[in-house]
Amino acid sequence: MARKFQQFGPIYREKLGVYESVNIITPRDAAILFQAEGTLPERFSVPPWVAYRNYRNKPYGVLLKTGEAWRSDRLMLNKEALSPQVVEGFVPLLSQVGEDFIRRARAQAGKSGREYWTADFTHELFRFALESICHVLYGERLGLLQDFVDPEAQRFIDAVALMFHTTSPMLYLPPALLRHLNAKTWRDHVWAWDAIFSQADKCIHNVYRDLRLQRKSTTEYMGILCSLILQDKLPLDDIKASITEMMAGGVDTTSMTLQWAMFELARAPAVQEQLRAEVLAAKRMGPVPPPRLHPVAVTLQRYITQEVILQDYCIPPKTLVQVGLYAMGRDPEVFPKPEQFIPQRWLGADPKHFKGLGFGFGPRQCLGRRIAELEMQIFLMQILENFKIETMRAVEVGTKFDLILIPDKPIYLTLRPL
Ligand code: HEM
Ligand code: 2DC
Repeated sequence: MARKFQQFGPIYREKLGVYESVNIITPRDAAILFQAEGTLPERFSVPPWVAYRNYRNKPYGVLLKTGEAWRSDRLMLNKEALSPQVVEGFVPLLSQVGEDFIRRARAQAGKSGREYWTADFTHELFRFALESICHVLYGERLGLLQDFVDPEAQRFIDAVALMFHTTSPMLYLPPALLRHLNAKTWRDHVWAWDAIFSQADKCIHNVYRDLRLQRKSTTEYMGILCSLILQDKLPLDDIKASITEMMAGGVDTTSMTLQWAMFELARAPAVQEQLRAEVLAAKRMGPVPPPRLHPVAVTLQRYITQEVILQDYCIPPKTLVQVGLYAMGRDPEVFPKPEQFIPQRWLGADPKHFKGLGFGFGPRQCLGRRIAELEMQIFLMQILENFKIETMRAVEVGTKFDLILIPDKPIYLTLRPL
């Protein structure tokens, strides 16, 4: 997309498979797009995900629901996952998981016989992320940061990665065609979603049983799932569908973003030092800057409901408009010296105006946003307090589209106890 914007300018139309879209890159156009959105925004709904649910007769959660059905679920979920009061309560849960990671990293550094830990942290961070989201959703620990990892939890992690990986080759095929396909990619995709749904179902069932047997202590926070069940305002099937999406959505997203963040901090020792000094002095950190160089989502998309004028083009209702998020993050017109990691660029008077879109925008923005931000902020603070992050500076790492954006080669990082 970055290349096409260079070739065609800040707006172009394209057809991928059976799907047509108008692609934009400037914060100004993004502002026009999102300011015109109504109360029921719709994004491109990923065809293989829809096809799987129809094939297995599984209910949609907020990710795939539309219209009023989406809105009523989403409003209930917002209260439990995005509202400031509830989010406060996540801090101790996420801190605990972070502390376990630190303990594990120290032990690994000790074990190596040297006094540091060098590794590709992908799988460690997947486990950290699943442990984190499950603590928040279910109020329970899985123990994924211990030496022995429950094979079922590991299977869940592998299934989410496979689900993303098998989505991209089928991304632009119509759902009706997909389910009649017997290709390996489709079979793997079905296997992956089956594993995701069955594991989430087990977790949900455990919580449900503990609640019924009054095994849950009602004095401390019991997790998002418990709150939803106790309120009794959403049918259990709808709760289950969205909790499953949150559990799956909580693994690769924050872990990859953290891996990139550590990589950038390792390559910019001065920034790392400044940030560490800030953390040590204040025992807190300003808000984490929005993912820009390394967004999870390559684009944001909306089906517009009214006519919109972008770059002097009149775009008719029902058009799919995509904001090239990755391309915007690396556009020198929007971010001077875009490739440079300068988190300070986010400080100052409203520099974010439709530029900090890593979690999307408006009523349809990321449901896990506050959980993800807190989880990443707490983790980075704990890491900076305890370790120096280093990497081999010469290694260039590119970005690969695997439905979400991920590093195109393994990133080796060193954690050196301070
Ligand atoms: C939607 C990014 C973590 C669950 C989205 C969207 C983006 C996004 C760009 C689309 C928003 C839009 O269309 O405006 C991210 C990033 C993450 C992250 C960058 C971490 C760095 C999470 C986590 C969860 C989650 C931890 C688990 C709770 C969801 C769900 C939706 C969503 C359920 C669909 C919401 C709806 O359609 O109503 N995310 N996400 N995400 N995300 Fe995240
Ligand atoms: C992929 O062209 C590329 O947060 C497509 O946690 C357009 C598109 C549509 C929806 C996007 C998707 C892209 C990337 C992954 C996203 C997804 C919406 C939510 C999802 C951004 C950009 C994600 C990763 C969720 C996933 C939850 C799921 C595992 C249940």
